[in-house]
Amino acid sequence: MTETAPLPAADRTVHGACPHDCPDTCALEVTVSAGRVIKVAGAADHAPTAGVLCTKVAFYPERIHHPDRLLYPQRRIGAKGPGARFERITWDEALTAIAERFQRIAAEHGAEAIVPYSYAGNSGMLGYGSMDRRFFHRLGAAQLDRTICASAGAMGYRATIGASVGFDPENVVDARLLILWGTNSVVSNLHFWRLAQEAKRRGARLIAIDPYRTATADKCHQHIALLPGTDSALALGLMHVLIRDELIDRDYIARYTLGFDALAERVRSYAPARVAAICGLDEATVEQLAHDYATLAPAAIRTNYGINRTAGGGMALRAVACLPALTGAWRQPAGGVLLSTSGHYPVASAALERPDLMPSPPPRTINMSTIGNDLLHARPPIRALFVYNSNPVAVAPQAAEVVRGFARPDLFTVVHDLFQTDTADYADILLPATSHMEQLDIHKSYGHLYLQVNRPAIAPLGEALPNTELFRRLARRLGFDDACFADSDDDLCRQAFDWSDPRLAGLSWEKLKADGHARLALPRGSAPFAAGGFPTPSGKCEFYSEWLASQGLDPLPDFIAPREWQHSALAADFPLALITPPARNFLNTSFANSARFLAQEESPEIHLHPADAAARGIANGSPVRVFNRRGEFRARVVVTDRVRSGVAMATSIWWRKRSPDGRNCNEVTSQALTDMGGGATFYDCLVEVAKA
Ligand SMILES: Nc1nc2c(c(=O)[nH]1)N[C@H]1C(S)=C(S)[C@@H](COP(=O)(O)OP(=O)(O)OC[C@H]3O[C@@H](n4cnc5c(=O)[nH]c(N)nc54)[C@H](O)[C@@H]3O)O[C@H]1N2
Ligand SMILES: Nc1nc2c(c(=O)[nH]1)N[C@H]1C(S)=C(S)[C@@H](COP(=O)(O)OP(=O)(O)OC[C@H]3O[C@@H](n4cnc5c(=O)[nH]c(N)nc54)[C@H](O)[C@@H]3O)O[C@H]1N2
Ligand code: SF4
Ligand SMILES: [Mo]
Repeated sequence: MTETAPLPAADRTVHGACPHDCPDTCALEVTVSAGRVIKVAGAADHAPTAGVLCTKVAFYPERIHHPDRLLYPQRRIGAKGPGARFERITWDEALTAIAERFQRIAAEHGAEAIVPYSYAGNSGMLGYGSMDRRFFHRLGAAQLDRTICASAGAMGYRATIGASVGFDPENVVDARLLILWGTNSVVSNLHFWRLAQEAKRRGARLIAIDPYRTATADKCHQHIALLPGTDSALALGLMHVLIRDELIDRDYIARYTLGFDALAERVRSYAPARVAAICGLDEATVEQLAHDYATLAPAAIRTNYGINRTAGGGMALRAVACLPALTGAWRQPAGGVLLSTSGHYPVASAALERPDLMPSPPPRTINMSTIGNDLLHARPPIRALFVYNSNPVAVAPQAAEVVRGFARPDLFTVVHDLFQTDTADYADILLPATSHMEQLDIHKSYGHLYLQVNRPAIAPLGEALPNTELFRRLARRLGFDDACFADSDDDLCRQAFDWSDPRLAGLSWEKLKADGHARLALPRGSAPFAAGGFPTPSGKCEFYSEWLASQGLDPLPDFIAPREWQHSALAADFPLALITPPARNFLNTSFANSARFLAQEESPEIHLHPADAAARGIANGSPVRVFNRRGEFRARVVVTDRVRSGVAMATSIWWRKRSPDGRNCNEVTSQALTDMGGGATFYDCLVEVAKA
């Protein structure tokens, strides 16, 4: 050190919020020393976080200061695809290249030939959708239907309950029955699991409903291993028993629900024997679950998006969401159902995203879950794609089509990310993104009821830019002079919510900034729908939905069979139903480029039942091909009775280029869509497995 070098600044701690697409949205204490993040801890004073982080984020300094971080703009100089090479350019050159190409495409083909592609790689309000939306609206680019995760379940749930709202997760400690329905909390919702354990200590019975015996199921009193995609049948069977045996709350039903008689008629045909056959369960299991559900009160159902990834994903959430209104479980603070808390926040999305900037008539909409097909077949063709907050080449279904689409030589692709992902290998222009520790943001959550500020802890690394600043600069380059393009990040945070809403009583952006986090002003320990007041059109829990009927959909809950295994011709060649849920050490594809977490996960695995492995002559640990007509990927077999015979499980989502054969499980998944919301059907997928 020379005499003139400044002394390292003293360590300081900055309040942050975890931006990953995880229901927990933890509050972070970020310790900075000499401009580097040296430690990340969970905030102790934030109730949902309670001082604890998952392993992924506890090691965050490694991600922030990873040698592979993209630090400056680049232009591709070789072929598109794996092994692509890039050369450094300036921001000025990058913005000029994008602006010129977009202007040319807009002039020759119309701006809707340009498609933004983003999801929740950054879940902050600003990072997820703010200046970017304004930019694409003003440009007149195609709209993107963001369906890859939650749209089916959200729509089915909305039809019943009215919005993504439910019981307050903090109340669940007082439940006497907790059903974890299609959610692996230990892996995907760790901080809810802490509350579930407390409920268990206080005497609650825990039941996991999951085709796979997960780490969560291991710790529950009972595991009900239904076949994938049969949840709505099980829920209809439970309703059948509840009504048949008069285990229902007639008073609650009369006051606060709509369409009971029609529902009762519908579920008459879902007797336990039929339901047991559909779900692959014993009749007694269905009967017992219904009786437990009706008699152990308070009864809470925590569900999540694991059950919305098959053909009937919308109906699955719609049917499950009917249950607590039948038994009156909503009367108690620790009763009811919870899919997501996101609908509790008064988001000012029109102010933040400015859809009014769109031309009229509005541009076409592209569904992100069929990006493979769209890139190959959309008419008029897609000429340019701008990818940020997402890694579609690895995460979108039917990857062979996605790759063929991205490889089109005439397609102009921009990718903005922190790392050179599988998608980045197809970029014409590759741009460096800041991490959340280098930017300001404001966060809601889909797993708790707190608002948080994320303060920048360090200066942007290299020439990296936050999403907001990138689109602010691009707007300027394209001559968009609307005042909203001059809004600062601070302005955007203030615009993100309706601060006059009673749920934000006593709060302002200034106060939140000072305090770090705050709970929504919802009464603690209360039961939100004890006296109805559902945010549906009727204000009641809607067993019958006019809203669905008006869209040509079935107004009543029903069972919609998985598309693939009801298809007997397909099942003859590809007899295994494959599900590909998240790995503990990855968050979608994030962290799946970290040596630490790759070492933990070892290699792509496929879990097979001993009978299925033996029938194929496959030993534990052996390499196999997993395939169907769409494609194949390689994995190592784990022979285990955690899966039932006929079902296979492969954890996701590996980077293709970090996988043994350069492909991942999305080679075999399908672009078919769900019954509602145009969602992806990742877990509606038949495969065969053979020795490699
Ligand atoms: N087979 C199978 N496929 C699946 C799933 C499955 O269960 N099985 N799950 C599906 C689900 S639920 C989802 S949500 C999707 C998720 O798919 P993605 O949204 O693609 O996944 P992520 O890994 O969360 O984020 C993608 C990228 O965002 C980048 N990123 C993070 N912060 C920023 C930022 O501030 N700016 C920019 N520009 N980039 C940033 C990250 O570095 C990362 O590369 O995958 C789906 N695909
Ligand atoms: N560690 C980690 N945490 C994550 C993520 C991650 O990648 N890694 N991803 C985040 C994202 S984007 C999301 S959307 C959430 C998802 O969070 P969740 O929806 O809670 O779930 P998953 O862990 O995907 O779990 C789904 C569970 O559903 C089971 N399942 C699969 N098909 C069916 C079915 O048809 N019926 C039933 N009953 N169960 C089924 C799977 O075996 C799995 O155990 O998790 C978030 N949290
Ligand atoms: S990934 Fe989820 S559990 Fe981990 S720190 Fe972020 S919000 Fe918390
Ligand atoms: Mo997701």
